[in-house]
Amino acid sequence: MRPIRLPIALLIFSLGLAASALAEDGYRLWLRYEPIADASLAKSYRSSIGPIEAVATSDTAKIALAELERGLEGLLGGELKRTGATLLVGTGDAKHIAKLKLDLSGLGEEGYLLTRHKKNLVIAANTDQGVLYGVFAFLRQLQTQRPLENLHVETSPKVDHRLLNHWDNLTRTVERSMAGASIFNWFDLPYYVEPYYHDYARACASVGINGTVLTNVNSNATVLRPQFLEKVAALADTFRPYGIQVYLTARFSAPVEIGGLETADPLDPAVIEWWTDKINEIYTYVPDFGGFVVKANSEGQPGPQSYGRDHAEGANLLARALAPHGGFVMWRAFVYDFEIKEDRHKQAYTEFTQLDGQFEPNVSIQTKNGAIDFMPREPFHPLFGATPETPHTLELQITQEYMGGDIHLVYLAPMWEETLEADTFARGAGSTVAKVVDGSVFGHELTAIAGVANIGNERNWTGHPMGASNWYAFGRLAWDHQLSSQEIADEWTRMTFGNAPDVVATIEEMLLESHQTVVDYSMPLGLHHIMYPGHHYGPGPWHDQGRPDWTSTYYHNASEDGIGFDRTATGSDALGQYAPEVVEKWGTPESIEDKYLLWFHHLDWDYEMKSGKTLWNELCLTYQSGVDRVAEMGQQWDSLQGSIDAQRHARVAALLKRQLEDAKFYKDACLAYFHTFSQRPYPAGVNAPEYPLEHYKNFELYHVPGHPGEQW
Ligand code: BDP
Repeated sequence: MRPIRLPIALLIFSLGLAASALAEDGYRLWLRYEPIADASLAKSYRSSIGPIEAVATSDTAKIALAELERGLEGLLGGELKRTGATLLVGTGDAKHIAKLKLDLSGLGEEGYLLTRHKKNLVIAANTDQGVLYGVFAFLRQLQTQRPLENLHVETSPKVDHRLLNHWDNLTRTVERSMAGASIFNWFDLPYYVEPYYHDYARACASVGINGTVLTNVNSNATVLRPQFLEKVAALADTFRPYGIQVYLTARFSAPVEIGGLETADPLDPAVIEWWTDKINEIYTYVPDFGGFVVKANSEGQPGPQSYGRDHAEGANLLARALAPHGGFVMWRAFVYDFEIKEDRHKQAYTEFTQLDGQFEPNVSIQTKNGAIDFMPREPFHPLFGATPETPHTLELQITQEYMGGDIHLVYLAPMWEETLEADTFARGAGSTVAKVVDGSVFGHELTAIAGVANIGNERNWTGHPMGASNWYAFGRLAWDHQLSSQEIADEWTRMTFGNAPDVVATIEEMLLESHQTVVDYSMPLGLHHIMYPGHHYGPGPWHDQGRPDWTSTYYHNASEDGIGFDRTATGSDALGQYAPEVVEKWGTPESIEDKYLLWFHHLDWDYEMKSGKTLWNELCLTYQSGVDRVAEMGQQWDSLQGSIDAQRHARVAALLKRQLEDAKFYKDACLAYFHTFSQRPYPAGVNAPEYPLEHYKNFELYHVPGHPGEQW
């Protein structure tokens, strides 16, 4: 087929909403393609880019070409000058690319090459999917104003399956997310396919996300009914050209709930047959269905243990039926039981290490970054590095369940980076969580990473305008865990708010310090699980009712004697689940980093910290510094008034005011409570709580979005 030559500026891709007609409401995310303000840079880009030469037969290739045209039109405007240069776009087998004799052998199925060839620029890959990723990367170069003179980017993903997990219900409520209702308009499907699904898929593809789990981990079995499979198929058809595979959650009791069987015992022949038929049926609707995420025997969900079987027997049942179709199972390690008297931190490790070697090859254990539950900061989960025979899907939470929902500005990449870079020492030094997950430590082929989405049908997708940075960062890190959170913040800021130096510097600083800030005003020094019960928004360190592992007191153990959870050998010995090198580092309060101190150690209020201060004073000062930092963020943001659009500026400014109130409340509530035990004065520099403890305890926040227990 002969390549087509197209002048720029034709064919603005019409899917989705025409951006130019909209105010700056955040809908366009980081794909804004605003004109490059620097005239000389724009001129130099124009002269080096030239007209596009491309072959576009598949839907994916057409999308890639349309995106490129849309991007160049927006960034550079008008027709590009004919300076003799051409932008060559395509796969290695297309004639105009083949004749360049580029080496694309290292790129695999999804990788791409951006390079220069004589006067021309080249976007090349082995597949149209790779070309699409290459197009987004090329546009990113321009959006972030990088030079094209020595352009050479060669990259392929380190992890094969990069998925969003939507905790979305078929009723359109979303568990733990605050950005409106679910984007999946189930009732109108399959007849009406919302145009914005395309923009969701574009945004995902632009950062390399190639899978999406459409349903909540806690959902019932309804989505497996034919009536819903038709709808799933419509979504899958929409997302496919963007390289996004669709996955579902599988409710373990589905054979009983919708199959009319009396049991869901994974070894029962009728159950095996039911799942095999069901899975075969799914593939008639969605031929490239990705597979299942399963939450079993966890927080009341059904699972194999209800029938005296183990997690491997449960997972293998589904895995065997998926295998002929190429699908796989992400079986969640988020299991704990309050009937078991073992420290909750230890339970998943105890359970899954025993089963290592018993899973089918297409099973991956989906493991949260830490052993408790998406706390503002957790040490890495000891399971990474402890199952040489079984791969792990790293599960991160993009939605800020415990970090102020869509009200607080928290850029999560530094926290994810901390987990990814943590060393398990499983095969000696350098066996980082990232390398366990990308398969290189134990030689696993099946590699996956999942992020619990923060997306809803709010116009700007994520509620807080800065929340989109976490969607973006998740995708970028899933593609390449070697990228730094700073680099990612820089890209996102430039693409989202423009390249003005004061804007970039200010927002980047705010983003990069925001995670430590939220930790400081909510759960500093290794404190964890002291949030308000149920909706999880705000503090509740006094909470001591109901099952112990859902209280706060279980975790902080505050008393007149001190505070913290002794997880060393003298306590629960959860620390013993880590490699000896980690035990040595974290085993004493002197050697462990302060950020994990009270996670592993119970210490006297007067314990002398590395800073020379007492633990009580340090705790108070850390809470205070978190609050102070939010106040500073407010000032930093105010300084940008006029430098960025009024609409987004006003929204962030308003949210920062609330974040400051919330941060003070968190600090005051926690200090008022801990003070009842410490009985020590507040150190200089710390504002004592404004009200008595009862005020904070009696405060009730109504109708917090995303709370699954909400009654209407
Ligand atoms: C907890 C959430 C709960 C989820 C659970 C999970 O509070 O809503 O269902 O995690 O991951 O963080 O299954």
